[in-house]
Amino acid sequence: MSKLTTLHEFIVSTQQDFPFATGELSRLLSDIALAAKIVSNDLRKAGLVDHILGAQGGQNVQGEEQQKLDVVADAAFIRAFENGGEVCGIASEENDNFLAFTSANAQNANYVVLFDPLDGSSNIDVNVSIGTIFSIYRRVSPVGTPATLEDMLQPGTQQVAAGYVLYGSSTILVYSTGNGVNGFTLDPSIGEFFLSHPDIKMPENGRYYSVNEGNLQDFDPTLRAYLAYCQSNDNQTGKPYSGRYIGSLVADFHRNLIKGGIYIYPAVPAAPKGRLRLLYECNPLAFIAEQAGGLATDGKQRILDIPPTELHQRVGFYIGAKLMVEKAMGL
Ligand code: AHM
Ligand code: MG
Repeated sequence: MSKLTTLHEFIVSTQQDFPFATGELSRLLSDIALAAKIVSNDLRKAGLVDHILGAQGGQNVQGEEQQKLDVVADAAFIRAFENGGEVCGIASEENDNFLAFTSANAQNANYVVLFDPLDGSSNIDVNVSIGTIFSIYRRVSPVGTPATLEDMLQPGTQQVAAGYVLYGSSTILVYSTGNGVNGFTLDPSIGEFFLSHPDIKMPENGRYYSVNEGNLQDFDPTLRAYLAYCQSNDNQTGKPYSGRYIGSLVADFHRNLIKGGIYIYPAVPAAPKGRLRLLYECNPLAFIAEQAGGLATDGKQRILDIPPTELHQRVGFYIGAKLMVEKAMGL
């Protein structure tokens, strides 16, 4: 049997790839893995907690108030970042404002993390896969001071690392530090991530399309024409593509990353600027897509080039196999 590589071994062995190889980013990635394990463990008990252990009154058997899992996940990641000491501040989809950590240790840290603690959380109640998405930047404010809004509002091109955790039939952590994309599957029996998907490359073309077709009437003619193409025999496979829409971005993206496909959520009247958030969802996944050879745009321009103006900014999102995204944009 060939030797298994743990996430920790992998992080240490690739540390020299980082532009600032002080070990801080390595420790930060380990903090993320720790929080992911905690959240994964909590999620596996979700049905028990909600439906059996604490069936009445919103309290579990210990008399503790039940918390929504997205709040639990948010707290787990914030705790990991605050205790880890490599992060001076965070912004999260769960919180209106960014958070500048107050300890001296934190104020001396070099990184900020922007994240969506539990994306697709409406899927929890029906036992469908959900995920965490994260984006790491170097601060632009001076070391030794509190993190600022400017630290958070950096364009996606400035990401030092990004990734996601998919809590699916197994838990997988996929990340990139700008030198390719690697995936690690959690062995829950020993609480260790192992390298399972080395050097992931997104196929240039694919045959899966992921879109909420309930919104079809609201799509622009270019997108409607693309979907008609996907459903016809005139595409490169000579038969209709397969529609696959989980409604959980991380899960839809992960499938398309591995198998080849496209995910599209354009601006629609119900979400006039788009549904998904530039900073917490689109930038990190765009970074991963590009690192794997794919493409991500808002339908017109590259996601990573969009200047952020506010924390919870929304954008249209076309992401996936390069040739599919170009075709969907009408290029
Ligand atoms: P959330 O961050 O509130 O969970 O919303 C993001 C989710 C994505 O995971 C998913 O792809 C999309 O919203 C689904 O939206 P819709 O139900 O409109 O198809
Ligand atoms: Mg989300």
